[in-house]
Amino acid sequence: MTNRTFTMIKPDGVENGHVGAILEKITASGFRIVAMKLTQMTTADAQEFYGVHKERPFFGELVEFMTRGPIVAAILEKENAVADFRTLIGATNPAEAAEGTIRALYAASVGENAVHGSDSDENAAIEGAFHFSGREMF
Ligand code: ABT
Ligand code: MG
Repeated sequence: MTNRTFTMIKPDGVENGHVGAILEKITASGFRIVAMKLTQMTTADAQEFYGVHKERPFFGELVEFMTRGPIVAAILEKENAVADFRTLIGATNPAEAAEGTIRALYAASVGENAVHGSDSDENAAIEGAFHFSGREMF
């Protein structure tokens, strides 16, 4: 089934100059870009986006990190998009990420792990709609 996922190149990935390399890896892996922009999340945006983690001890640091600079937000389309994209980015902790994955190549730590990928079709739709209007999807 052809479907969609949502991704962000996080502030560390942008700061470290990895946008081009990460996008190259994504498109070379067969994902089509449906929507994309450089944007910065406000504190309220990050608290809402990561709302499922609001009781976790790392929530404050996560919100600080995700708002400290611009991100690249994008909607991607491919057969089996959600699962295949999670495979491409690798484990949440880059120390555990498989060789050649985006986090193994470009992420420094579990708290600053370079890239986000939706964890379900339902969340992909919610997260895509959080960042993009219908007119921004192609
Ligand atoms: P995301 O793609 O950012 O959602 O990461 P992933 O789905 O791989 O991992 P989850 B569990 O959703 O982590 C969300 C963010 O919280 C950070 N985190 C997570 C920590 O800082 N410490 C922890 O112990 C855990 C479990 C990592 C994720 N992102 N950032 N940035
Ligand atoms: Mg997650």
